Parts: sequence; structure tokens; C-alpha cells
Amino acid sequence: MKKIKFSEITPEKIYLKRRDFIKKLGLSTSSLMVGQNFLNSANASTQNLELTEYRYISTYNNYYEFGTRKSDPVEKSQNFKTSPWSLTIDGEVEKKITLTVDEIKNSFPIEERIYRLRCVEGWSMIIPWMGFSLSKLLEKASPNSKAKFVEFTSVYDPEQMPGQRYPILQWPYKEGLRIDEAMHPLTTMVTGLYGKELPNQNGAPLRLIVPWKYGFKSAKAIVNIKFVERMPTSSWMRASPREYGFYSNVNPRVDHPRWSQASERVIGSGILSERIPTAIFNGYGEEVASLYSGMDLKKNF
Ligand SMILES: Nc1nc2c(c(=O)[nH]1)N[C@H]1C(S)=C(S)[C@@H](COP(=O)(O)O)O[C@H]1N2
Ligand SMILES: [Mo]
Repeated sequence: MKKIKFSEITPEKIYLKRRDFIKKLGLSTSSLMVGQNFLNSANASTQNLELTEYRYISTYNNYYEFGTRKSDPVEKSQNFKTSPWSLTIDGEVEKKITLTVDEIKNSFPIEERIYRLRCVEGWSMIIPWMGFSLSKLLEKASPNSKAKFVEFTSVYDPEQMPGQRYPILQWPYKEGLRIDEAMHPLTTMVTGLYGKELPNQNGAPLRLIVPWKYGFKSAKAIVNIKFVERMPTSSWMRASPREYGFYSNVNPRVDHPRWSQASERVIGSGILSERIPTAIFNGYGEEVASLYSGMDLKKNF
């Protein structure tokens, strides 16, 4: 048998071994897996696809606070301080709350959720995220009847984030969701990936994943969540309203003004990276299409 060098034991090998081990013991993996059935079926739509290797997930990143090159986040975020860290939920709420990351992690069971991340640039990865439904956290603040939208704000710290010293985007990075989108069980507060802590370059200590939307809707390093009455203006809408709309649902029939959205490159799938057709709502249409019934998705891009 070939000896495996320690350096060859990658996080995904450890992770797959552990899964195998759990299976051999005849234990249920349900503590790792999502609870509701339809979430499982959302996982099923991606489960026959290979997970993207950890080395790609953790080195090919978009995180403009650390620079605009794909390699900037991993190279420049390693000393970024993610502790102490707290998140405030305020705005149109009955009770404003501030929680530390540890309080958040200890309040909810952390589940594994395998979702495809589809970047608006035309590439995708299949990532085993660790997290829980954002709705669980939002409910704690009891939004009032004026709350119609949710605004997410990433951290502002130009001393630690070299990209924030340049007007690449409006800082801090802001994103937004309609309240029903934010409350949807697929919308995930992410605390880790591949069964480990979230790497800084992937948005530690807390980042969002909205699986049916383009990757930029999933803000990293979140410090504030605000319930608001009016549709928030995200950093990307402000930068280029013609190109980036509020909804930004993955849609192969609605092209970006400068390129087609009909297909995507699967990162890490061989030297040439296989191109596959892009699915409406990133493959999660069964779960989320009803949120948009009667809406013109070309106008509401
Ligand atoms: N704060 C912040 N969040 C961000 C970004 C960013 O530049 N700043 N980039 C977005 C984009 S364009 C994508 S595709 C995803 C990339 O996430 P990943 O690096 O974990 O794959 O993060 C999103 N979240
Ligand atoms: Mo992206």
C-alpha cells in the first residue's frame, strides 16, 4: 500500500474519511445534515456532483476588501482578526440584539449544507458549508410590521483590509434581501466549511450563503443585519446599477450586459475546467421559484 505523506492528507480526505467512519458505525449523519426534507432534496440536486477541492475553495476567492485578484484574499487575510467579533441585529425590530460569534455558534445546531456557489463572473464551485438557517437568528430580534427588507453590512477596517483604502466599491460592503428571501430556510448563516472553521478568505467568522443567487449577494465578515422598510442599495448596485440588480437570482436567460450567463466553468474539474449549462435559480427553483411568482425576472434582475 502506498504511504500517504502528511502533506497529502488534505482537508477533504480527512472529511471524507470521517463521513465514511460515521457510515461504518451505522450512525446517522443527520446531526451533520440538514433537517427538513426539502432541504435534503436541495442537497440532492448537487450531491451527485463532486465537491470542489478545499485548495480551490480557499485560494480562488472574491473578497475585494483584500484586493481584486483571486489570490489576494488568501495572501492578505491570514492575520485578519476575527475575534473578538459580534453581530448586531437592529432597525425595525422589537428588540435590538448584539451577540458574539461564540454565542451565535452555541445557540444553533451547526449543520452541513452542500450548495453550489455561482459567481456572476461565470464560474462555480460545490462547497460543503457549515451553518444554520439565518431565519433562526433573525427571529430572535422579532422584526416589526414595518420590516420589509434586510440589509447586511460587512466589517469596515481599512487598517486590516488593504482593499478598503481604495474606492473599488462603496465601503463597507453592503447587500440586501427581501424579508421572505432572508427568512427562507435555504438562506444560510455560514460559520465553516469542510467541517472546519471558516477560512478568513471565505468570510470568517460569519458570512451569508443565498444558494439561488449570484455569489456577491453572500456578504462576508458580517457585523450588522438591519431590518428596513425600503429596498436597500447594495454596494454592487451603487457601483453599476445597469449590471447588478437587487434580486440577482441566478438566471441563464438573463445575461449580464457584458457577458452571457448561459453556462459556467466548474472550478477544479480538470485542467480546462468543464463548462456546464447554468440552471435557473442555480438549481434551487423547486424551493424558491414561488417567491417570485408573477414577477418579471428580466425587469427584476
Ligand atoms: N464583504 C464581501 N463579501 C463578498 C465579496 C466581497 O468582495 N466582499 N465578494 C462576493 C463574491 S463576488 C463572491 S463570488 C463570493 C465568493 O465567496 P468565496 O470566496 O467564499 O467563494 O463572496 C461574495 N461576498
Ligand atoms: Mo462573484
